Amino acid sequence: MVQGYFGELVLVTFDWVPELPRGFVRDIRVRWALEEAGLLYRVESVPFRDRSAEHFLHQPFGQVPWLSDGDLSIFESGAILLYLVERSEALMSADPRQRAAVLEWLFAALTQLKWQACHGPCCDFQAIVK
Ligand SMILES: N[C@@H](CCC(=O)N[C@@H](CS)C(=O)NCC(=O)O)C(=O)O
Repeated sequence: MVQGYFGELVLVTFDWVPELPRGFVRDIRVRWALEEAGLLYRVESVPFRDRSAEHFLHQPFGQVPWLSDGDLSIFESGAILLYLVERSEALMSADPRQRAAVLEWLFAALTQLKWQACHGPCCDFQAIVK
């Protein structure tokens, strides 16, 4: 069954990550939203070490995650979450007050809480492996 607007939903992440950030890669945000929304999706991995030119076409900083919906490709975990919330009442209410609360907490999670939970370069993998 096709679950995206344009085709299959495919979440792309690395095939390997250093031990320190393992379990904290930002694809977890997208996986969580997809699971809560009950949307069918597939996970694909790209090489951590040899990042291809195609990788940079999907994610201009050579990072992960990105989400493909058919031929549409979206990077930035926050942008992906905003894209997905429109797909599911489990993620986004029709009520304007509740929608505002969802947006507040989405941005709080991406900005305020993220920096409290992650001091230092926990997602700057190049700094960790060098
Ligand atoms: N603002 C981006 C940040 C993406 C990001 O920092 N990805 C990390 C994994 S959590 C990454 O790919 N790091 C590899 C690297 O920088 O070499 C987002 O939220 O999607």
